[in-house]
Amino acid sequence: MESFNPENFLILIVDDISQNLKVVGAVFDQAGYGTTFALGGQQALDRLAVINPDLILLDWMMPEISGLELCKKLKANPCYEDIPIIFLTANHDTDALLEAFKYGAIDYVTKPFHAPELLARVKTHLQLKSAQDRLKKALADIKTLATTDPLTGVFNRRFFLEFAQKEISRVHRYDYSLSTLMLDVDHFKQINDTYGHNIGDEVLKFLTQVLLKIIRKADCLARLGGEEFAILLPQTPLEGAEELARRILQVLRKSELNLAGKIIRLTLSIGVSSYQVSEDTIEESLKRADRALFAAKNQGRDRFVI
Ligand code: GH3
Ligand code: MG
Ligand code: MG
Ligand code: MG
Repeated sequence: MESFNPENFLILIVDDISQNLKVVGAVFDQAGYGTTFALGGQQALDRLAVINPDLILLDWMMPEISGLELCKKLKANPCYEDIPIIFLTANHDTDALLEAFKYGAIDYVTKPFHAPELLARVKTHLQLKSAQDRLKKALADIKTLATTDPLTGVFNRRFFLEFAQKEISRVHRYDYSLSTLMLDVDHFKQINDTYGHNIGDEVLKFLTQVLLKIIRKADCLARLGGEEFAILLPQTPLEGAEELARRILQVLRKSELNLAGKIIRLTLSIGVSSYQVSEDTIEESLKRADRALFAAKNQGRDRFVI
């Protein structure tokens, strides 16, 4: 396990009696933790709006909002649900304390407490929480790596195909329309040859930003590979897809990219298709967009074809 430094952790201590806050606070101060206090449940909620503690030590019996009520509230709120809660309580009624576990507390310590035991429990739970956080972060990173294109940050081919497959089932269930644009930069090889591969990369990033500004939130932009992109348009009929293709071409014609003192212009060829419920698989629909893209190239580029 990673080395443990209490200074890196902030403990929120909640109690309705200020003397209790002092006593418990002193234990954690001496052990080197950061501490912060709330005199009762309402103050705890107020504190939580401005601080982000790593663990909460919660008194059971408090007027106004009881410890259990506060625990319920926090565990039901996505902003706070991950903060470990340990009850510090004079209550020895185990049945009642079991309620606390039901609402998401991780432990309890009875008063009068034995300081070394309280510290040991808090340390163990903080270590477990850190390990859990690291694991969550690692999983999120893996997911990002698996679904996004590292150069542009948009989705990759794998994600695009999965997304398309899911959209297809919605099309069948709800009778939605679904369209696809396939986009390929015109004469991209020339851009690379003239300005170098690094500038070529910048051009792809620039293009991505331009596209992201034009499309809707529900649309899925992916880099399929090289200088080829695709956009899946949920709930969009063919006319809507044509409209978008037209806009993209217009915006690009008006944009110029100033890189390393050079003004670079780029155009796209776009193939447009709409999913036809009666006859298509998603592969066929994408293939039609691909053939349309090929036709746009043959007809002279900087255009879209259906
Ligand atoms: P067309 O108008 O027919 O599409 O011509 P094109 O030059 O765009 O097409 P071609 O397929 O001949 O060339 C694509 C070029 O894209 C070749 C390849 O080296 C380059 N390329 C592929 N991936 C990347 C990349 O990640 N970065 C850069 N800078 N270039 C790339
Ligand atoms: Mg109390
Ligand atoms: Mg190209
Ligand atoms: Mg290409």
